[in-house]
Amino acid sequence: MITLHHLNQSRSKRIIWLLEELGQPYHIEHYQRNEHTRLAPPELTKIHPLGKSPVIEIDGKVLAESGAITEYLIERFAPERLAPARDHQDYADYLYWIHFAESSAILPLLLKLFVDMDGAETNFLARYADTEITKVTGHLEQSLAGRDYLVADKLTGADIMMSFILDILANNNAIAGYPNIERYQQQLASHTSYQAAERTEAKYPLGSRIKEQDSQLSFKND
Ligand SMILES: N[C@@H](CCC(=O)N[C@@H](CS)C(=O)NCC(=O)O)C(=O)O
Repeated sequence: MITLHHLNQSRSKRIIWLLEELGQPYHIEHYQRNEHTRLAPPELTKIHPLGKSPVIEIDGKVLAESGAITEYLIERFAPERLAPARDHQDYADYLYWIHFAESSAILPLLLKLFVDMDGAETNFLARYADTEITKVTGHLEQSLAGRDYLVADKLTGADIMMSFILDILANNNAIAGYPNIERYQQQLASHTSYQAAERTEAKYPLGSRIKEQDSQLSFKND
């Protein structure tokens, strides 16, 4: 049985979706964010030194990082179904989108969130984040032209990783005006496993949020 150490409203949602799609039995250990700082509770550091989520335990092995977890679980349980063949050129794109989701795509979104939470004037960061977010959405929009999925004409781990980026963009009303991204979001949401993950995640709501009423942004996730 796989254990998922899940922090409410976090990247861990990717792994709930993946586990649902894999059909693997799993158990959720739930951790609640501090309602003021939004940080994880210290108990999570007993599982992994950084105290962040997601973390899984499988066969006595502890694994953190949503990208590593995604690659590992797919390689182990559904390498042919949820990834392109290793010797196909789509495999490079598959790896690209998995890593893009947790590097170039998420960085400006987090910067924007943190600037907003801080509520302070910035010299550089806020504009930098906006510019980079526009690049990310533009790149995604172009890449999805004429496609239902990012790679290989089927659902893969790349889509599962990028779904969390879509969540953040959607929560910031940053998808309107990008028809390919909107269509892609609907395509992902049409999967039964996605809907099951949404229902599971909804069981772990966030408490009151820092500065919510002051914020122009309304980030649900970070
Ligand atoms: N790169 C890591 C990031 C993990 C991470 O920062 N998780 C956030 C939730 S989305 C977290 O645990 N935040 C709480 C904290 O830092 O205390 C991954 O992809 O899993």
